[in-house]
Amino acid sequence: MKTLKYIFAILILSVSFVSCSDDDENTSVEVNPVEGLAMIYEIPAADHTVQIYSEKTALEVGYNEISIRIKDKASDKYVTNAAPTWMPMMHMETMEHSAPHTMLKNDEESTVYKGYIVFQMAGNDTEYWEIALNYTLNGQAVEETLRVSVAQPADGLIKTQVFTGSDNIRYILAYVNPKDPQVAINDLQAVLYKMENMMSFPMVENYKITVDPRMPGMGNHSSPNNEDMIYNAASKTYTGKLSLTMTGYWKVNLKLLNANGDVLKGEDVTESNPESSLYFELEF
Ligand SMILES: [Cu+2]
Repeated sequence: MKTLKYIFAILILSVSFVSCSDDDENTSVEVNPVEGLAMIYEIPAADHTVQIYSEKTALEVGYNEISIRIKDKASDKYVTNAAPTWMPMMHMETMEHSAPHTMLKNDEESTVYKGYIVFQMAGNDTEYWEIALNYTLNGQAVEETLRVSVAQPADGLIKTQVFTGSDNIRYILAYVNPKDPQVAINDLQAVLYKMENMMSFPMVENYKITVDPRMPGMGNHSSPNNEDMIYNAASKTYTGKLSLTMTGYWKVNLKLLNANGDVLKGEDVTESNPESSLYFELEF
């Protein structure tokens, strides 16, 4: 029995020794800058790989925060000077179009290029999305095109609205936060773009989005202390307050107003009109 214990102790020691020496070789015991993100695509190349990360395990219609890392195989290091740019493109049966997206920036983590894309529609059997990536690696310009699948959100709730305003302009409004709604006054955040043409989607600034959350399953009651979303120049998003007084299904009725206060889309909720044509859906 004693011998067995002795052997066991040696085994444990050797295992921990092996893992220790492993750690030492990797040296970087820093915090993983893509911790908690899912690697959804990896593009292999002869001398490097491109890794694409998202908070969710797949790309969905709506707002998708995306992180990109490029690993140089020769140095086994993530590149910090790749200066990548990207262009999402949907190949439809009769046309092609892009989607609202930010630039990729690595100012938070030098090895992680971060941005977001608002996919305004899902792919299907014959129509699909591609992301074209351009970057430099060891002084060479590189282009990669990645075919990605974009599905409707798994929960079936509407959080992205593509519509024509009363000004005849096409708009795309996408929900950003809260990702994890609480029975509380939540920080509400959304992004608003207009469609100038198939390839150009400028951000819309200084409009206003009114907020009226209701529970259709409970007499369409509302909640107190909501705040309309206004444009925040620092975050380049629309921010307001969303008051949720209980768990369940909420329809967040919205109205979009331009800088003159003209209503471009959406209606007030009244006795005779239970919902706005512009809304987000939540269930928690
Ligand atoms: Cu499309």
